[in-house]
Amino acid sequence: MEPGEKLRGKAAHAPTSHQKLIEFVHTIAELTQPENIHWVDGSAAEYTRLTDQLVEAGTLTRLTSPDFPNSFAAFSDPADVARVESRTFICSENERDAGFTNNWVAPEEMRQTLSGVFQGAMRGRTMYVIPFVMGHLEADDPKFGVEITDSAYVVASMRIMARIGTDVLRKMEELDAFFVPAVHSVGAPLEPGQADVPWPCNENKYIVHFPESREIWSYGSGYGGNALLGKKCFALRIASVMARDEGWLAEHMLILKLTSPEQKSYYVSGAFPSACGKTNLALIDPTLQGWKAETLGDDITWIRPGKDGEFRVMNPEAGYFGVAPGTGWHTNANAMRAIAKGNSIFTNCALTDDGGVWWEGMTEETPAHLIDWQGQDWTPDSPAPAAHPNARFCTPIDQTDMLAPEYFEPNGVKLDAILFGGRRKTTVPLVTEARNWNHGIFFGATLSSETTAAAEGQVGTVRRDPMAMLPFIGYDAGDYLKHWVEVSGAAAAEKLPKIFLVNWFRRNRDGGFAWPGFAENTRVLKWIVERLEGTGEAMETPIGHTPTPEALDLTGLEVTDQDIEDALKVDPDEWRQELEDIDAWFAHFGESLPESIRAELEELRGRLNA
Ligand code: GTP
Ligand code: SPV
Ligand code: MN
Repeated sequence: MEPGEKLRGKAAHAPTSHQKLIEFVHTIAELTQPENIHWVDGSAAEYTRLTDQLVEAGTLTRLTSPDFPNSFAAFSDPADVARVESRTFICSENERDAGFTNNWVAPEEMRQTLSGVFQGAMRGRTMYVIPFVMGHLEADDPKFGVEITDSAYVVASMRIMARIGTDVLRKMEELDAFFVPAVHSVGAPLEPGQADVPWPCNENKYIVHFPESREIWSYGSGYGGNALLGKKCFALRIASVMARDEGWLAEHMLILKLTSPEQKSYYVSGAFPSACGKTNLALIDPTLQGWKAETLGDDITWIRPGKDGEFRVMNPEAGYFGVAPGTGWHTNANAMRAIAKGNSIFTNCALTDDGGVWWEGMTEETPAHLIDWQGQDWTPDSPAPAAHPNARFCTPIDQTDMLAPEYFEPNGVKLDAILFGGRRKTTVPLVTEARNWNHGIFFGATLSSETTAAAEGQVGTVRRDPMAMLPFIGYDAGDYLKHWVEVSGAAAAEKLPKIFLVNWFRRNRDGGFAWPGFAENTRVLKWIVERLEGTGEAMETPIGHTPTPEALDLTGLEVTDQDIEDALKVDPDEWRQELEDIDAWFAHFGESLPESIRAELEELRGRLNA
């Protein structure tokens, strides 16, 4: 019997009546030639079977410490530790539609390349079929996907990060729903008798999106945003294109609910580039008496115009894929409490001698001995960190004590404020309020940050990162800004969220952080709420409204006046320098930069030179 025939037989036993899905599975099985096909039901029993297998294969290490119940550690290939932006492609029909921020290859050519690399790519492996939905099954317009993968680690992680399995499949059948087809292979077929490695992958990687046909093809990596295709590939790159066509926004944002001592609640979203503080702010423990924070999401936010002229926000994900280093009982106790409930997968963290995991910043005291993320003995004298800087915890969001009940609202909640933030040592003050909505879009369009370990490449160089979406905009960046301008037409002017630019990372004159950050960001949030309520004191500066030093509630905080001055300062010389950089940035857009955004730059120049 031909391998194809055997597989056709298996796929014919598909537990679904969704014809398009059956065809999709047939086609991919014929192309990739897996040993088996497994339709993922998403059950706990299945998760147990898969994680047992992964332990057997050496991909996962079962944690035996009671501090990490039902949890596992995974260690990737040392060359597969982050998103690979240089290998990420937007293959639109026209190169112009991918824009200057994306790598583009003609769809025809890319399809040919992909049929080459995917040919037989799953030989000797099981092909898993994961039906999933981003957002709620009960949403007005649920967004379905089906990820086909040959990685059980991906299946286990997707079960934490998204709603997957039989319920989703039934709903897809009921609606005969469109789904985003998403194909993933680690690119490591096994010949008969060939032993597997704990983390199969391929040095040749492709993370490919066809925006017009809404397809995703990912090859060669097992890591996070490269492989859990519901996350960055679907919920940002493909969804941003759907959102453009359908009149909404798919954004790289956290969502936080803040309740003031007067019991007034506000919903705030925040776009910060990768590894720049979204998860930390999303899980903040307020340091000011009477203030309450609850979270709705830490990474991805879908914003839709509501029926009453408001913007509504929801989190399409079901878990955290959070940066581990720096997450600790002193910086992010809410994350630690969620993690302590277990059911988590840790990737590239260090192992403790008592069968737990550890990473830099988890505890104040460093363990005397660890096994580092590369499997080597580690002591505090070891030169390199024990956990990889982009080590991650993958934890169900519903384990968060401070989860806002509104997380479960299928169609989201009204958005009151948007924060844009980056990691800048200089120039950008702690917080600045935009003069108006269009000026706020300018904040987003010119957002900049020093690069981090969340993506391959050098760390610490300043790059522009529009709306923290640079690696995630699925189409032309100028069209994306234009869409931001146009989508606001769907909201009532008085219901548009207020926009703020923040920077927790500015340095003081001695080179240290000027602002303590983390939980103390409460004080900035309080000022933001006061601005929403029309009470907070602000100074007008050329770049927008900043708090007077007295307007920030610093009760009980040990900071020097000098540091506060350094944190809040608007230095015209630094900003004139910044203008040059923004000029160079806008030059890349050419014709596609919206006029109203260009006009904001000229107004800023005018104010700085006045
Ligand atoms: P992605 O998941 O990659 O999108 O990252 P993220 O934006 O959720 O970043 P996260 O909250 O995980 O923070 C990344 C790093 O920034 C961690 O090492 C934190 O310790 C650090 N960080 C977060 N908030 C602050 C802050 O207010 N001040 C300072 N100095 N560092 C912070
Ligand atoms: C990011 O890099 O922005 C992340 C991690 O949130 S990943 O899932 O790898 O994209
Ligand atoms: Mn992210």
